[in-house]
Amino acid sequence: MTGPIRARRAGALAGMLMLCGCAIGRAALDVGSAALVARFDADRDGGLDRAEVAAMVSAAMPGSGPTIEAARAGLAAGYWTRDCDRDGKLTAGELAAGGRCGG
Ligand SMILES: [Ca+2]
Ligand SMILES: [Ca+2]
Repeated sequence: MTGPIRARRAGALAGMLMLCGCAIGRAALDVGSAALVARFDADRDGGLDRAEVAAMVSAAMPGSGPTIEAARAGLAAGYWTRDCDRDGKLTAGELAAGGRCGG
């Protein structure tokens, strides 16, 4: 009976995480982005590819089931809007820019 409630909560959580990413101060975000890339850049090429972003999202939203997976997909989609040069990798600079490409 808790399924729909959990779904709503997970959706709200994903939305909050995305909002927080935009609201956090720029300097803090730069540090956070570099740390994120350093932590999840498994092949050390300086950017996060699909698998690395998936690992990062899984770390942010542990658990299993369709609800959490939908929330993860939403969060990952939010991250991919930041791939300004569309090379399939997210650099620290792209993460810090928060999707404001070329601005
Ligand atoms: Ca990488
Ligand atoms: Ca890129």
